[in-house]
Amino acid sequence: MWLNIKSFEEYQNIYRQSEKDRLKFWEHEAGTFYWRKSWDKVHSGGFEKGDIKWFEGGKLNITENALDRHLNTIGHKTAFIFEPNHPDSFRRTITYRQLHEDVCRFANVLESKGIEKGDRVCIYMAMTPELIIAALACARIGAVHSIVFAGFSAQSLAERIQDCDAKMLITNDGLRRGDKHVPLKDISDEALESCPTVKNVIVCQRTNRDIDWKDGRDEWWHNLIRNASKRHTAVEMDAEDPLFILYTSGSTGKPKGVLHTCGGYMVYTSYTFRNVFQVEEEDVYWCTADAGWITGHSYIIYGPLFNGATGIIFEGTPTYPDAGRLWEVVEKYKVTHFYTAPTAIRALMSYDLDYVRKYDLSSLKVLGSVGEPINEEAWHWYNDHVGGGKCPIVDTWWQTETGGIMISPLAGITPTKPGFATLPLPGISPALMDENGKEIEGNGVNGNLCIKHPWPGIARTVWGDHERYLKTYMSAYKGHYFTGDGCRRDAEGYYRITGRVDDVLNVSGHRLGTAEIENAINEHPNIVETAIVGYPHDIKGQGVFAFMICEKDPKDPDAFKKEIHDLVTKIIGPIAKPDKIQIVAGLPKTRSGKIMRRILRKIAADDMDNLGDTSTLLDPSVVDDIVAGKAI
Ligand code: 7RM
Repeated sequence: MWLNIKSFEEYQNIYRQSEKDRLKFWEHEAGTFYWRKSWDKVHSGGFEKGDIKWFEGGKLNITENALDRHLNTIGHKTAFIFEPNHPDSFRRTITYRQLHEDVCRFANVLESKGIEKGDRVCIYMAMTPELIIAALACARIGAVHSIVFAGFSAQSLAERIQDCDAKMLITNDGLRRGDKHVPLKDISDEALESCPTVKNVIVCQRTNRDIDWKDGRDEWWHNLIRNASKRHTAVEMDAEDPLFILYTSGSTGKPKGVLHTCGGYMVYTSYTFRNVFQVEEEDVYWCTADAGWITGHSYIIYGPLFNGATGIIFEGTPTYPDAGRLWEVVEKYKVTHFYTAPTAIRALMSYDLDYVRKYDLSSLKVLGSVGEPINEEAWHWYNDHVGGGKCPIVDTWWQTETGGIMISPLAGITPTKPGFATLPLPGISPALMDENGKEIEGNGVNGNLCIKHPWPGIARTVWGDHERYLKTYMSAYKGHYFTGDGCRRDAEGYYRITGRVDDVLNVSGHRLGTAEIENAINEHPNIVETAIVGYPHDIKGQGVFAFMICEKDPKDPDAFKKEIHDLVTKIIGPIAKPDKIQIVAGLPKTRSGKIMRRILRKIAADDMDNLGDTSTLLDPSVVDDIVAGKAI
């Protein structure tokens, strides 16, 4: 039987049991799935060598667990409701049976194009059912999907395709998000100029705009599926075979291709979805994330499908056509579970309350939050005005690398506190560490958040760079997984994530590396050097502040700022544009040449009173100059 915790006492008991015998706990959970052959070994490897394996020797196909397994019981049930960008556009529902057929059809298409087990396929698409069908079809034939968020630039897309040598790209002619149009095919064409490994491009029609066409390479989705069979025998995978790569920003260099494997990811996303959200038979679950992020992978696609839930695929934005859109959709489909990011809540809080009050939100039972710390004001607004004071809020802490939720309340079960991710899920053992690498015991303490033991959902490597995987996650605290987050454990033992302690920004819930943005800006001919820091931003959580040294003072600051914006948009995407820029004569550097970001962060936050010790700087006077200067 699936573990389905129903009371706080049960949570506490199961947590204790899982600590006593972790392997038994996970083995029990894995036993609830359909395996073609059971595993030889529950778990091996560890953080020391980064050779973590779960359910090795087990044979399965993850789509048989997401789809085939449900056909006889809930084949007629709605798997997805598709809500398009414009409220008047064509909407549709897809049952489990239809989704199964669509996935089989497209799996046949992929195979007919020569895609084989282990090949990488890049997906760069609008948030439509076809994106999900494409991903599941890859999983069905054993190809590794790499979904790239459709807000990334041609250069970012090319970098991701090149890094994993993708053989195929699946995209749309274009997409509409709010009132913006994004020419996905044009962007893809530009990216593919530097991607010789891509032999085929499948284009799914969405906007019907004119696009260029490369005969022999490009083919329409609708033409390819027309004659494809709706039957397909899933390819047998080993539990440890790769399932997908998802690129995420780190504190240095280019984005990392985080790799997840079939068996462990399946067990972990399914278990966490079920117990955190407590979705029941007739419920309608809506996660507003884009499938281009890990939240979309784990809690739009995989977790809900394993559990036979009904989910919403939303193509639009919270403020289009107006700031009532999310609530209109909640009312229309009688959404029971609503999962979003604090940045969306903060953005909507700035509008008139009538946008919320206009709609009947009485169907809601559970609210979720993910991606960044939720500030108390946003928590209360969400609780009072969206949840009507009667819906538990699950503040779910996790990462691309963890595969699924790690620290979170169980909806309606764990007593919550605003701003707290509360308690670890059974099977997860957090540890707070001090600067000397020692674990901080007891309550009422702060430290760097680590995890003590491998869990099935942990990423297995960084694609093509296992050294970087070891260095980033396994080396700061020997024998532990390091999350990069700071954390408080309060007097009651409740966890509150305080934010990143490394050079990673969290802008509107999106992870951005400071180095990535700096490298982009440094491409400008007039820039000598750039230092990026985050600063508190009312809506985005963190804003991007760029300090830069110019060769010549720009004549027209506004035009210069626009040039920087255009450059960052071109190289990374619009989400990374600096909100503020300040031209400086020098940057605060240590004698070894390291930029002291701590000081820049304080200046950017307008917190000049206590800049700390500047005596170790090569030239302390640069700090006074920066404080005296002004941002544009
Ligand atoms: C799911 C996701 C991961 C980083 C993580 C944190 C921050 C995520 C919360 C949170 C406070 C939360 N994956 N973060 N959830 N901080 N409370 N509930 O966002 O890889 O894109 O980002 O996001 O800093 O390390 S992610």
